[in-house]
Amino acid sequence: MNDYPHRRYNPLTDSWVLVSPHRAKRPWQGQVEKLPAETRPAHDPGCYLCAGNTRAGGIQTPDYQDVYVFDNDFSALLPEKPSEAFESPGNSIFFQAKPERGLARVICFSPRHDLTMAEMSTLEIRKVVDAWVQEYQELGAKDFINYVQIFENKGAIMGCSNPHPHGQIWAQESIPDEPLKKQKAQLQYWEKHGTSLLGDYLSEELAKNERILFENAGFVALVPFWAVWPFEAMIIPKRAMPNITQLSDAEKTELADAYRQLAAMYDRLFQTSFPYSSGIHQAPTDGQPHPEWHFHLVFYPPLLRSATVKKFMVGYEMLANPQRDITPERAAEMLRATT
Ligand code: H2U
Repeated sequence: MNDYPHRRYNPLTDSWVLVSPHRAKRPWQGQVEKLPAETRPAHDPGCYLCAGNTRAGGIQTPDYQDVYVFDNDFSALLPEKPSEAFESPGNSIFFQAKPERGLARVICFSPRHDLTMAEMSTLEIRKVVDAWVQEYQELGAKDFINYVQIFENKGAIMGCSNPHPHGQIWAQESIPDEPLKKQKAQLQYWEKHGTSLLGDYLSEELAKNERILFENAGFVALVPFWAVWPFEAMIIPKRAMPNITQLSDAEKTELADAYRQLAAMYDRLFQTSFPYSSGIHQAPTDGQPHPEWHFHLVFYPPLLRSATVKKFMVGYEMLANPQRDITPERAAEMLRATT
């Protein structure tokens, strides 16, 4: 399996990835990314997320001390119902559309413009975890919010508009496609086995110990068997919990520790502030208990072989299905070797 092309199955999303380990050494003469500027000030007067500065629409960001959450000034979703009857273009199955209500928030992880999660302390990230829990609870309690997506988009290469450490929360009426796929798979598994899909997967991964990056008392970080992105990783709680509100006090700190450790591991890999999109997949907030859900974090970093060469999800990936060269086992080995 280390040398021969093969397909791997992702039981969480019911999808496949093509692995081509023999191609890992192919030469690269394509696009090389520019490295972002190395040093940033602790406070940037031109940054809309720094304390005391003015945001779009003239709103002043307060002089916050640790974590600061605000409603996105350019929210992709709106809480109000459409004022006029929503016109779906006819009864045809080819032209289906429906209004979608929701809210979007921005979460500043720290007032320090020059830090990232990799450089923040566990105690500082713990405050971010507390804010995530509060937001999930508060947004999820609204009758028109059935799903809360918490995420971080880090690095210009990921389309992030500002290097200030921050994340986003989009909360909406419908369950979006990715979590919906995971919901279906976990429910099917729960109904068949009476146990958590990810809990059982985690036990087997721990026994094999091939793709584990590290663990602490409450969490395991690993490169999943079905990873698509070269250095894709997951942080999975050892205890199956549908959502982050079920975390104990100790587990909240352990989650902060795991996030920091993984982000720092990434930074060491190519000696760069490692870009990624990460986020929490957890149970919908539709009032159901969702015992099938085992919440977890996913990290999708684009870099492939250095700080400047990224993986392009194009061509075959767009037309057929995702493909990777370096195996998940090798990626885990490289990440572990940074410690
Ligand atoms: P990204 O860097 O991941 O794009 O997130 C920044 C968010 O901040 C983005 O969604 C919002 C943008 O809409 N924003 C404000 O809410 N107010 C501003 O003054 C600028 C940007």
